[in-house]
Amino acid sequence: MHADTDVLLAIDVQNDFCPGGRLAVPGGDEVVPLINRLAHNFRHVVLTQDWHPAGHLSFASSHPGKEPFTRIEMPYGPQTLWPDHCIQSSEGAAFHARLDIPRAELIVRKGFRREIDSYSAFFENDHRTPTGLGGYLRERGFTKVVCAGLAFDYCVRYSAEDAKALGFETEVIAAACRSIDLGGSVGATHKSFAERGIALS
Ligand code: VGL
Ligand code: ZN
Repeated sequence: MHADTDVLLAIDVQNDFCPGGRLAVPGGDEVVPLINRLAHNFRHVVLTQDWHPAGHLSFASSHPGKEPFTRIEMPYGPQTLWPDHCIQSSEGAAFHARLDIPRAELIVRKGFRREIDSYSAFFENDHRTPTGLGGYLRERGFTKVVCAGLAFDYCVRYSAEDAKALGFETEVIAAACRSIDLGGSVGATHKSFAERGIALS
């Protein structure tokens, strides 16, 4: 059993990121039993949920003539355009039906502002607007954040980077993640974790 100061952050285990979903991550559903098992060894678990309004500006469909998986410049920097996904209250935004962590203490919803995407559970994609999770974890006295979920090279990556930057000991459980793998994003994630001292196991 993990220490009382450790928290498992289970990231975006939602239907739209699983096979059959609108932004399916290959093998995304395979993380479900692994994360369920992992959660049994943690006293504390926090879930995140990608939660976009219709017409979100990270959707290619909001930019006439633009295709999913291309990039545009937003006021806060480059933004990859995605298929419509995880629309608030849709079935695609729901957690995978077999995710079974009733003990989870907090659900952090992110990406709910139309004008800005939020990969990280801690900051939106401007890297400045906080979600509140950093303050919550600090106030609760957690010192270590263990990350797993979807997608390894997007929301898991940026959540882990921000957890580390905020001073939490940070670990990513690679076996309990799956990747989108776009334009070298998996390699970039490994490089970033090595540079920042984020443990990958
Ligand atoms: C994610 C792309 C867009 C993720 C969320 O959960 O990794 N990726 N929205
Ligand atoms: Zn999203």
